[in-house]
Amino acid sequence: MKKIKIGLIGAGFMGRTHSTAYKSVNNIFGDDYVPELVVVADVNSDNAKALAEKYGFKRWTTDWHEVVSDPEVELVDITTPNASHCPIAVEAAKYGKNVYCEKPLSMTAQEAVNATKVVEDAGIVTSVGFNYVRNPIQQYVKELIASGELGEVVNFRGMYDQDYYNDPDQKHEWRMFKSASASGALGDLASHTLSLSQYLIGDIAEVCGMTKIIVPERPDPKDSSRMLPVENDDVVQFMFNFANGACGTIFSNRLAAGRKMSLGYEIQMTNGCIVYNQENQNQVQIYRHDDPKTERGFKTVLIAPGHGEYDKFYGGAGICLGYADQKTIEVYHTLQCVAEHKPYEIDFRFGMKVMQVIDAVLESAETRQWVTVK
Ligand code: SOE
Repeated sequence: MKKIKIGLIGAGFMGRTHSTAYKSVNNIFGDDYVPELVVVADVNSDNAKALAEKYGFKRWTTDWHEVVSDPEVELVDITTPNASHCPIAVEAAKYGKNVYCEKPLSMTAQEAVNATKVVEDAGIVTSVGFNYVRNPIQQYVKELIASGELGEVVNFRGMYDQDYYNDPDQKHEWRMFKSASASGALGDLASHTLSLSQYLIGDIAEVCGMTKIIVPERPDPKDSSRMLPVENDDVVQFMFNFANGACGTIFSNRLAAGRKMSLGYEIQMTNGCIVYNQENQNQVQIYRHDDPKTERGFKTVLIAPGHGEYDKFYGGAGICLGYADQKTIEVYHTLQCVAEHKPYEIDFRFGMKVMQVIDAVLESAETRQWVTVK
């Protein structure tokens, strides 16, 4: 059994989500890697104190610098808004801390490139919170694609729609300020779709896209008689070519009435098709063109033993996993890689590739040209 001492920065929704995963991971995966909750930081002292007491962190603070420099801490976990991700990660690397950072990795591709060089030069283990990749079904899909049974990938048609902001009276928040979030639906939602295309198919070489603001201003949360400008994309859509010759499109709308968690894809292949949507995250639709002509059609595959880490949860097919379980799987892999000091596949370099596509889409939307991902 190896103990990994955790310093968490950010005691909001994602800080609570990560803390719940730390509490669950040993019940599911056993005691090989045991997280020890040392310190939690949040600018709001009430939040920091409440989370420390609820989850059993030994200490709390309002200064994240105390976390990255704490001699006891081995893994710094960053769940703050986007603008502070890389500054905190780079400082943590200076102290030789491993880093687990929420998505998107950074504000710009250049910031991600710089941070990736720093963490790789420091020889630390990193992890980025693209938790939807950790649904065991995605490992099954990845293996099915790699098997060649369905031929070659021709087209990846991805999406991530929500209607969280569909109500124009929905108050303004940090995700709508460029200074705090950079892009809007692109970095917040489509980054998850890009994590799936990156994990399942590979690098994207060039893009052509557009962005649109649908609701240009929203009520100030501090004074609803005042309106604040929405500074980034409500809708983003882009087409692209993968480096391996396949092509694709991704669209995302954070005001898509009726769509709550519509993260998904249709992977069109030369001898079949795979369709997935997170709103039905325990199943995937598979079409095999090799089926007898009288029996061709999409088959529903329910999540089952043999799909990634599902066996650690249940022994029977169709007993559903949820969002929190994905986070628990992500935390397990992160702890394992830290304890064994080995690279984790969804690391800063993976997060950097997503950011490089995001910047290329923003450049394309500006120039209305195809842009090479760099
Ligand atoms: C946006 O509403 C959001 O909270 C994203 O920021 C998360 O990354 C996603 O998992 C759920 O939706």
